[in-house]
Amino acid sequence: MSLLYSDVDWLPVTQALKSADCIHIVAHVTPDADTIGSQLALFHALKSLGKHVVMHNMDPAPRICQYLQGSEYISHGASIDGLKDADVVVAVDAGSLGRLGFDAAYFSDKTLINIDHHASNTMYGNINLIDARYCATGAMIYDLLQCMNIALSAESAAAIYAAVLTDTTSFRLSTVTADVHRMVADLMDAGADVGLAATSIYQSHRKGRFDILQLCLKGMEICDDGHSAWLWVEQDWYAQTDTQAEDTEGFIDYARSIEGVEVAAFLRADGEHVWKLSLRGQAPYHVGKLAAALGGGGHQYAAGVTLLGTRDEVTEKVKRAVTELFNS
Ligand SMILES: [Mn+2]
Repeated sequence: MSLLYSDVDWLPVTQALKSADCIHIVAHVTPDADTIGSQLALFHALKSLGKHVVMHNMDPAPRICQYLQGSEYISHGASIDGLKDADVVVAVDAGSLGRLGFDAAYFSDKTLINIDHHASNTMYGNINLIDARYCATGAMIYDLLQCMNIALSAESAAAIYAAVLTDTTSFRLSTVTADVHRMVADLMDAGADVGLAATSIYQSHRKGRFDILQLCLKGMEICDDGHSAWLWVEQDWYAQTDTQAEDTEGFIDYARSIEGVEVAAFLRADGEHVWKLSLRGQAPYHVGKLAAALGGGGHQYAAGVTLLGTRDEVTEKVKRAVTELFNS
């Protein structure tokens, strides 16, 4: 095994974790497999050191993560009274404090360690380990474990694999280097079951997903002379199709997969007049900067932001920004 990036200074993180007794690991709101996989991999590793470790998030873990060992120990909800004893909190894959969903006061008397690969990270921790070279936060945990001399267990390896698989859209992004593939070989050697990951993540969809996908694809728009594609999901479609927001995971890839499309946008209702916008782009465009200008953040090729307003208002605003991006 070797480090993905050997020039990263993990010492402040490893020292804080080693001296902590009770550690709370927290994922971001509407968690994906990268944040949950990172949380679980770190959980198993710290447990092996005899630490008291708690995993508690604002929102429940998605169904696709339920095959990962330890996911049954992840609790969720706004109540964090039971977490007062934690002396260290580790936030994984969350670009801002707001992405954790909890009242900022909770973190005030704790050492907050912020581990993330979003370039737009706001450095909200007492210790910040932010490195946008990593394809996933799970890959950062892979390096952290080595720096702490913690052997890679099968449980941690499986969790890191789920994180990397999903955050690279199945190894299709340019963040995937030869070293990433060498890491995957290590994860498999350690016991990560890639067949189980594939069936659990990509072949376990509810039927309702395809009902809501039909509605979504029917509305697809191609704009900017074929250079951008737009998809959205309306609030009342969830009830119509007996689905939840997590059932729309990956829909944006349909928009991105069209020949000639350089920027794909997916607008998902997240409540009355609340929209979660996801963007995917390719060089030379930087959708992360576009999302940041709208109040969100992300990477050059993948970014997101929550927007308020009617769908027409929000769509018009974003369409204008995308068109400006092409003209700039
Ligand atoms: Mn991530």
